Amino acid sequence: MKKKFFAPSELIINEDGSIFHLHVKPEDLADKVVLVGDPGRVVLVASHFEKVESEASSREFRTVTGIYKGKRITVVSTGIGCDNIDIVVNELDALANIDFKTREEKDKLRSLTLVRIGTCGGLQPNTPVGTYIASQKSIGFDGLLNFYARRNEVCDLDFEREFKRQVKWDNQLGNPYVVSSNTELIENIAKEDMVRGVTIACGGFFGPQGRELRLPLQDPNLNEKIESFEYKGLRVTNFEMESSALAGLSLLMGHKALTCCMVIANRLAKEANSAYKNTIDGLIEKVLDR
Ligand code: R1P
Ligand code: URA
Repeated sequence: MKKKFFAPSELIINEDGSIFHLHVKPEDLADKVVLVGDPGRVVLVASHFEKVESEASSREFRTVTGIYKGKRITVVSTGIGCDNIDIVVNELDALANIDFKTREEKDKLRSLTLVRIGTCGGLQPNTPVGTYIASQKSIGFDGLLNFYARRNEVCDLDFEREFKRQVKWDNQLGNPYVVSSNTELIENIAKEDMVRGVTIACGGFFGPQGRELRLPLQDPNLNEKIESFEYKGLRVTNFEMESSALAGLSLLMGHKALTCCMVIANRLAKEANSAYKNTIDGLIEKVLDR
């Protein structure tokens, strides 16, 4: 079978042989990848490495590959939002599965393990500020996966239908998609000290998460309906902005993915911790160890 060729406009490679946005070269990518939103968090994760092998930085994408307790790990910042996850996950996959010399897909799939360590807003009484939540499922309000073929093969269509029914979803808001994280990663990483939850990934921090500052919301009651939604014993636990795109793209590409977040704001209790940068290291250490 003729191999698919990726033209320079589709797979952009920099003059030094690195991928367009991340500025990372194929040989600098480990099989285990930690994704964080904040470039500053990359420094925090890498401070646990006993050895640093390579570093790259471009825009909001900062990358360090190193060794942690004998394991080779790459940590990369994605910035904020699912649009950046589309860039980062596609570029990581290209680094792993496309030959940069021939611009053809490699014969054998190299499957990556992608774990996001993020922050989120808690939505339930059992998710106060400081809680660690591992996303068993993600509901994507961001629409990203709808642009890819085979979307329906990896999404939980019954869950989607039931979610839309219970919250009286207005189709003007787009088409939410429901994806699952990798079960082996959940078993290995989400022990008794993490809540296993359902995360909604939103295409914004304010309106899409029901935060009303000066602009009124299209549906001011949506958060209340989300908080009381229940399906097969599962409830929505938290809001963030990347987990659905990460889980969805990984399912389509053959990678293993999970998102673990620390709650920094509880929307029910109306409390927040803006000094979380001092405390997220606890979650980082747990994920690196596991
Ligand atoms: C919003 O403040 C950002 O914080 C959360 C959201 O998903 C969004 O990216 O995650 P990070 O702390 O990983 O960036
Ligand atoms: N990140 C989010 O996306 N929402 C929150 O409420 C807190 C962190």
